[in-house]
Amino acid sequence: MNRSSTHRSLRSLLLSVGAVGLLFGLAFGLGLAPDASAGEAKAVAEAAEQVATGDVRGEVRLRKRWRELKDRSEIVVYLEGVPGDPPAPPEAVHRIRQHNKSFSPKVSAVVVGTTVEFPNDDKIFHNVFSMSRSMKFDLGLYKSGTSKSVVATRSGIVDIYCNIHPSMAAKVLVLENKHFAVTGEDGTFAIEGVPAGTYPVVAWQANGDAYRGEVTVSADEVTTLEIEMIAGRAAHEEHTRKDGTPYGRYR
Ligand SMILES: [Cu+2]
Repeated sequence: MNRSSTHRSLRSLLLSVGAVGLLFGLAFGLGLAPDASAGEAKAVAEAAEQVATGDVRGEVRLRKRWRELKDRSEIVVYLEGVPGDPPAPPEAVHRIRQHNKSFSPKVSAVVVGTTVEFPNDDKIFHNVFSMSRSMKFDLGLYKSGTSKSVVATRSGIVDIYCNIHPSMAAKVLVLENKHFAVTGEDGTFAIEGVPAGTYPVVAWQANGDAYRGEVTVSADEVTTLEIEMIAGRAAHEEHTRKDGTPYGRYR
């Protein structure tokens, strides 16, 4: 048995039994680590104390009728019910810029507890608000070069608008844990460092139905996932101003 396979078997033994003190007795008693120095044994024991994790990688394929779409960006793939994750640390900040009368990014995801900042990088005033159930806020009117922010305190979909410009719209998906990824144009995604286990997996698009499935993550392994979705209508969503009245004719 070479050294690395000795380590591997010791490590899996450590993982399967779990109690480090007991394991040391076992490991030495069984003669599995006769050549491991105290330092090496300590490193192995520390690795066993950490949660065993694996990665989830894959690709989202997007169809519209029978046509495969080339652009498969802005789809949020996330895992539900992953244990052991604290909410986002207080310093976690996500920026949604206001530029050329539009929000950027238009679709994004954050973990509960993240501060979402809305810098106004236009020469004109904007008025950022949301009437979404999980997050209602009104940042008021503010000028070029200034910024306001809000903390995402509850999970859910947050629709963000400007009270002056009807074409300005952004969606933020607030999630319970950090195990998510947003696809690029090629539809690929990677969710790394997921504690081993079986979890519901969701692929969410801003316009259209979400995909729901299940994924099993194994320690030190990459699970691949191919997700097929039907693209929804990318039509401009009708919405009112914050007081419920329609937008005027000015653009
Ligand atoms: Cu605006």
